[in-house]
Amino acid sequence: ARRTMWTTDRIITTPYEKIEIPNCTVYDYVWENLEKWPEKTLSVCADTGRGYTYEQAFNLSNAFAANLRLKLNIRDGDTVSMMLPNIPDFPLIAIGILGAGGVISTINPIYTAHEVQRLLVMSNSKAIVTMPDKLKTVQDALKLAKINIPIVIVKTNGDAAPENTFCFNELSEDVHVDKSCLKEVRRSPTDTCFLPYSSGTTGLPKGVELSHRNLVANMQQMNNPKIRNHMDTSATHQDAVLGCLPFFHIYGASVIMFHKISVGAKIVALSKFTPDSYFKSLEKYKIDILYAAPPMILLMGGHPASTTETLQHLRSVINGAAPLSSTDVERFLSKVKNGIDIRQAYGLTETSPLVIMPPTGINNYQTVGYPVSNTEAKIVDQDLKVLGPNEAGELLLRGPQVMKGYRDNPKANSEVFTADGWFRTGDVAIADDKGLITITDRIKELIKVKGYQVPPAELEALLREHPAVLDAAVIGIPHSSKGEVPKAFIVLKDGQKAEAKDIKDFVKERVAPFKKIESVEFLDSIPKSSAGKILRKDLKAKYA
Ligand code: 4UU
Repeated sequence: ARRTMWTTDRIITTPYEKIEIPNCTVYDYVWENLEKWPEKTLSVCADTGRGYTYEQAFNLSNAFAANLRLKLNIRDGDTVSMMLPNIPDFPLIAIGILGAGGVISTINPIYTAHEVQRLLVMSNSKAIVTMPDKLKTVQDALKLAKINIPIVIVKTNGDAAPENTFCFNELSEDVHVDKSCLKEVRRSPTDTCFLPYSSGTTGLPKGVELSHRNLVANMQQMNNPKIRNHMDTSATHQDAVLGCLPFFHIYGASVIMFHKISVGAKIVALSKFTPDSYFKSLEKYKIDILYAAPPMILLMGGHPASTTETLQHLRSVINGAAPLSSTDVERFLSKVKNGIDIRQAYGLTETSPLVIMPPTGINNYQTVGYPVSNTEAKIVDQDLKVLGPNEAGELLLRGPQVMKGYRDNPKANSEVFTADGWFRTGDVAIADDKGLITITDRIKELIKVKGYQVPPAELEALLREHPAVLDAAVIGIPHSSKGEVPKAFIVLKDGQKAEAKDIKDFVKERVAPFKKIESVEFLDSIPKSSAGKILRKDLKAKYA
């Protein structure tokens, strides 16, 4: 029997060997092996086959970086926002921003102008990269925010770039650009390189400051042979990974994009998810390794296009972002050949993201495994008192991949870090005698719809803008295919009338489709603590 990972202080330690963290930037890290495989494919569009070799990507990305400095005046530490679907150019742009000394911030391309403007202001973005069909949303967002920054457009067809915009294709294909300006870039591993947004345990989305060191550490942690022994990184073979999860989210950005480039994999970018395009891509590109969220496992278990044939190339499937249902896994397993590796990993935007993962061959898809290298976990009660094996409590973490903090937000930082430096996940976990961890619940207010973050505070603030609404509260309620969906509780102003449909429509017009309110209930008052905090637990117990 394996020894336990519990220490006498009730800390859960890692069974994976300790790693050295290279003292370099993400830019250096991803290109480190470039010379081994310049001819390999870095990224390809699942739909059209348009793509780049590693060498092409390196050259175009660097020309783009130089032009970011020369033509857009981007300087060390400046943030550049990316509002793009999963196109094969995405990695070139992201790494180009880093090459120019910039910080990447990502925005979901289906966000409305209302949602985009807040993120652009918060990140203090100096430029934004987007697609022609999002230009109007971005322009509206800039108007709402009363800011004026250069817009870079990525063209995927031959159309001319709109007036008053820069064109990514021209900036990157500019063979005459003087790249010597890139030698002036000064980035230290402790500098922020990625600024995604997360609501964390409470409130509105906040900028998550991830340093080069955070991401480099996490990529080294993913490289542990016990975790990733399905990857073949020889110079002659190339594993294909499906880029189906969004690159704007930490899971897609770090695990699929940056890490897979560092190991020379082929990233098959799926920009528009339909069951048809999904299954076609799995088969056509012989996808070896699939990073999934629960809706994909559900689809593979039940969709008519999901056949032993379409799934024949899969060797390893990793689920993350939301809990996996055993029924869905079993349905999926009934369609594939024996011996497929299916595991759950656990991570957060705030932790770069990977923190807990089982070794290959674990043959248990309930657990999320053990803390990765150089990472410790503990489970605590409400008073932060440490708990032992088989006791459920809040999961706390410590490791080199944990974020520097939320940008410009000392209050949120003091809430999420304990006095002795542990990061509070807001998730409930239980660990067995060996230290094998299972996520059992979420105590933070965050709602996850198909694995996407929906912060109730954001919807509540929006609902209070409705002329008839006095007060509002939002919770997540279980949903058969989406995991959870938002439900709103509304207190109307005296003498005001509104139907559930008015409330739903009001929200729908202002937010991305996945955030829309599924059900509305009218109350006389919202249950609150003496400190004025919404008692979500009570609402959940009573109505969910
Ligand atoms: C139950 O969802 C993510 C990151 C997911 C991820 C990334 C790389 C998982 C594995 C991996 O290798 O980030 P966020 O910030 O959007 O959401 C974080 C929250 C967690 O706090 C938890 O509530 O998402 C939930 N979550 C999970 N819940 C993440 N993974 C799991 C999981 N089971 N496996």
